[in-house]
Amino acid sequence: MADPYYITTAISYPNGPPHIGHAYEAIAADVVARFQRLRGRDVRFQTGTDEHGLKMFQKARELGVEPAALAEEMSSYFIRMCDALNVSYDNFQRTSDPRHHVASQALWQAMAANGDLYLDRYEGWYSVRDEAYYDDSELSEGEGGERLSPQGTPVEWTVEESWFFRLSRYQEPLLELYRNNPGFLRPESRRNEMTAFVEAGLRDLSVSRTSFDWGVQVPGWPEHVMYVWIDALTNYLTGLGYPEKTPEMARYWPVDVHLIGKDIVRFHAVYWPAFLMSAGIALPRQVFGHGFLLNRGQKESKSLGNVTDPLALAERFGVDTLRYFLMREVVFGQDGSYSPEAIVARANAELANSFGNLVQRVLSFIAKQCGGVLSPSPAPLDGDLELAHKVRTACATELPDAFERLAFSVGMDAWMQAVFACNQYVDEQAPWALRKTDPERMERVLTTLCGCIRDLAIAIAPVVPVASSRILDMLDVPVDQRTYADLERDLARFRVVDPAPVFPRLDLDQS
Ligand code: ME8
Repeated sequence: MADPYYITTAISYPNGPPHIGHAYEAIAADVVARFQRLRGRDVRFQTGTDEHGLKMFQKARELGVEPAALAEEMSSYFIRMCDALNVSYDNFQRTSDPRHHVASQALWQAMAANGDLYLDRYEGWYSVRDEAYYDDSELSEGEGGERLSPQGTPVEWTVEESWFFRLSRYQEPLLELYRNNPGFLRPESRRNEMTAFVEAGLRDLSVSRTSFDWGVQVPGWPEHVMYVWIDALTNYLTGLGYPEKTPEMARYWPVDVHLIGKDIVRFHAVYWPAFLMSAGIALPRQVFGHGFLLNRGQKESKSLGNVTDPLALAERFGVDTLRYFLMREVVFGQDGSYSPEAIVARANAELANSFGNLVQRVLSFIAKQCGGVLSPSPAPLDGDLELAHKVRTACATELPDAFERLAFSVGMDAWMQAVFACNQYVDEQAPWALRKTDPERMERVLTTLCGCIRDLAIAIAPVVPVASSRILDMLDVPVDQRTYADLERDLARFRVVDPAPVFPRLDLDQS
């Protein structure tokens, strides 16, 4: 049976419609999920919405609606976004799901049974925007003298009866985790940051609220709802059927990677493993904190009026093109920028003029000049073998090795170099000239190119799934022979069916 692989995104706050950061994370996770499926893994991919907490409660009040109604409407936009962007999730987990309440309460009880929860009074700073508690020492002063969290959001002084989690107990175990499993938290810069944070000392964490009731009830204490992050993090288990000992729990837990943004690394790399250790549940294999996507170098915000609807971008430029751009342009783990100009420039240079042009000129030539069928051709020459080898190495080794490390842009660069090599080979071999002088040699050149195009289309499938399958259809590659393992096998004969351009040239003014 195939090796299991479980990947999750963060679950988004549905206090407004999805933005480009949500699309970026969902696409990146989808690329990994599709990549691992094509590597033969049995993948489970979960995303969802984080519907509780003060932020949702306040937003609903501001709009004059019930929090449940707000969550219901907004989460449907997140589902629509995932579907429109071809995000192939297996489970969309909403935290308002009654099963999720059961799971969160079970985790709570497991932590309580371990003696890690106690009732006390909380007095301190809370940021509603971050749904986070902060120490005085972490705050800075804003322009108007107000106190701001490390994320630059306002904080308010909060005094409440609260349950506490004995986070302080887990300082040493967490440091040991980072030391013994360097791959637990990536990229390395985030690991260094969290190590420093934990080394500075951990205070017990306030984990329940009494001032509002939009959340999961604390078992036995109906006037307390759980701190939203306890319930939010539990979503990763809920989707597998926890607390039941389901086949999914046995198969997919511990999770292979939690893909999240850099602003929520503390919750995933400090609080979450501590909760799990307390509850006696195995720890995630990896937490990966990606960077932020900026609009022309600026953070998007309603006040700047630069908030982009990811679906409008996908409609304007095409879903595959947007996916390609985001994965190629930004070094995964670092912040990156996007703009319509950058999308058009990248798409035209690499998809339309390079890969698309290669596919189109080779396949339409075969359709027109060879009746769509290539006969068995004479033995390859050194140059043919060299090209085939370069392309095969990029597609079967370099791109997969990089994607395995989530270094998408590195893998795609190797892939692009292989595309360039193919175009250079077409120019050098000039099959249109060989048609008159040496038709057999022409068939060999075209067969070599079809093999390369097949390899290139399979390798890039996780990023541009629709275009890839159209190209493989045009090459008549059987649908059950489109995985990375199939790259090891050369197809002896190619038939070209209805070749048509796959990547149109984009025009900034007309798109
Ligand atoms: O943090 N670029 O939800 P969220 C890239 N509910 N990623 C971005 C981004 C940007 N500009 N803006 C946000 C939450 N993100 C919690 C998570 S998980 C148990 C609970 C990322 O809707 C962000 O870092 O604010 C996070 O990973 C995800 O989008 C959802 O953010």
